[in-house]
Amino acid sequence: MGTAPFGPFADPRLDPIAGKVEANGRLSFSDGLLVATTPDLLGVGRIANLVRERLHGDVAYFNVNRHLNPTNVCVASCALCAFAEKYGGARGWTYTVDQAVEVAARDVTETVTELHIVGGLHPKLGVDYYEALFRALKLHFPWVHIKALTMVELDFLAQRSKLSVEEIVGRLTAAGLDSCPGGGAEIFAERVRAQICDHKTSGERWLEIARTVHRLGLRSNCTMLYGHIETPEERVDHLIRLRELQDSTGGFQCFIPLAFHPANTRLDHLAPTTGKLDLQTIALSRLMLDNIPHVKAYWIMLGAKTAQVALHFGADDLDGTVVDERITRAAGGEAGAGMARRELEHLIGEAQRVPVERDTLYRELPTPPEIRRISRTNP
Ligand code: V47
Repeated sequence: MGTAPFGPFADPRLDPIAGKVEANGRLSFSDGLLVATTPDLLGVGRIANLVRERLHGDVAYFNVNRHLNPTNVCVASCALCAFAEKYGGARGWTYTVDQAVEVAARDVTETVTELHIVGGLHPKLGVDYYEALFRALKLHFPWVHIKALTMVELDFLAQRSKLSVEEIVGRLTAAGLDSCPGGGAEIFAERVRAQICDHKTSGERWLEIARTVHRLGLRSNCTMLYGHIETPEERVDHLIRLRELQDSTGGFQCFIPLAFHPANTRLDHLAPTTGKLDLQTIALSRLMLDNIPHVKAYWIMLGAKTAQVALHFGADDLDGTVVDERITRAAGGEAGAGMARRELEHLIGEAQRVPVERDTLYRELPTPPEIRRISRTNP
C-alpha cells in the first residue's frame, strides 16, 4: 500500500522512499539506485513532484539569455563532443575580443539578462584574453550577468598560465565574471571519464575547483551528462558527490541533467536517450539533491516537449531563450535557434505552472511593460 498522500505505487518498493521524502529525510545510495531503476516512472515522478512543489509551489522559472562561444578550438578530443575542433582545423573559429562583442551585439538587447560563455580549451588563449573579453562585454552591455567558464576551463587556464585557480578566478572576477556554468562535470566515475572525455580534469579535480570557486564567493551550477555508457550506480554516485560538496559550500544554485546527443561524436553508435530515462533522471536528481535549490529541464537538450512534462517530474526551471546554442546543435540537436520568451511562457502556462522570469541568481524579475503589452495582444 502507498503512503498518503500518494496512494499505492505500482512498485511497492517506493513506499519507504515516499515515507522518507515526506519526513524530509535524506535518500541513501541504495534508495537512489531504486529510484534510478524502477519501472514505475509515474511513481518516482509523483514523489519528486512533491519536493518540487514544496520548494517552488507552482512557479517555473526561465531567463532571457544568449550563448556565446568565443572559440571551439580545443586541445582535448573528447569522444562525447561534436563541438570541438583541433588547433588549425578547418571547422575551428576563434573570435577576437571585438568580434565576440560584435556577435553578442546581434541580439543582446536590454531584455537579455545573461551571457552564457563557454568554449574549447584553446592552446593560445590565456587569462588575459578572457579578462579583455569580459571587460569589453561589460562596457557594451553593463546590465548583463556574465556566467562563464566551466571548472574544466578554469583548470586549463590555471595550468596554462602557471597560476593558481584562486588567482585566475580573482582576475576574472575583477574583469566582470559574475558566476560559472555547470558544464564539464560529465560523470565523475573515472571508468567512464577514461572513455568519454580525455580532457585532463578528473572528477575529483572538478569538485575541488568548484569548492574553490564557492569559497571565493561565486555561485555556480552543476551538471551530469547521462545516457551514454554510464551505469545507474555511476549516476547515483555522481549525484551524491555533488550533494556532499553542496553540504560543505552551499554554492551550487542549480543542477542540470544533460541528455547525451550522440550524432557527430565518436559515440554515434549509441542510441539517443528515451523519454523514460530523461524524466526519471530529472526525478532522481530532484530526490537525491535535497540541498540544491533548482533542477533545470534544459529544453535545448531534452526538447521542448519533454522539458514541459519535466515540470511535473521535479524540474522548476527551463533555462532560457538560449539564442545561438552550438554544443547540442553540433551533436544533432535541433534547437540552436533559441525560443521566444512568449513560447517559453506558453509552454510553462500550458503545463499548469506559473512562468516567472528570473536573473542568473534566481532573483525574480518584473515583466517589462512592453513585454506585458505584447503578451496581452498575442496570448
Ligand atoms: O560541458 C557536450 C555537454 C555541456 C554533448 O550551467 C553534451 O546553466 C550532450 O553545461 N550531448 C555544456 N551534451 C552545456 C552545459 C550547460 C547548459 C545549459 C545551462 C548550463 C548552466 C550549463 O554539454 C558540456 C558537456 O557536459 N555536452 N557534448 C553532447 N554530444
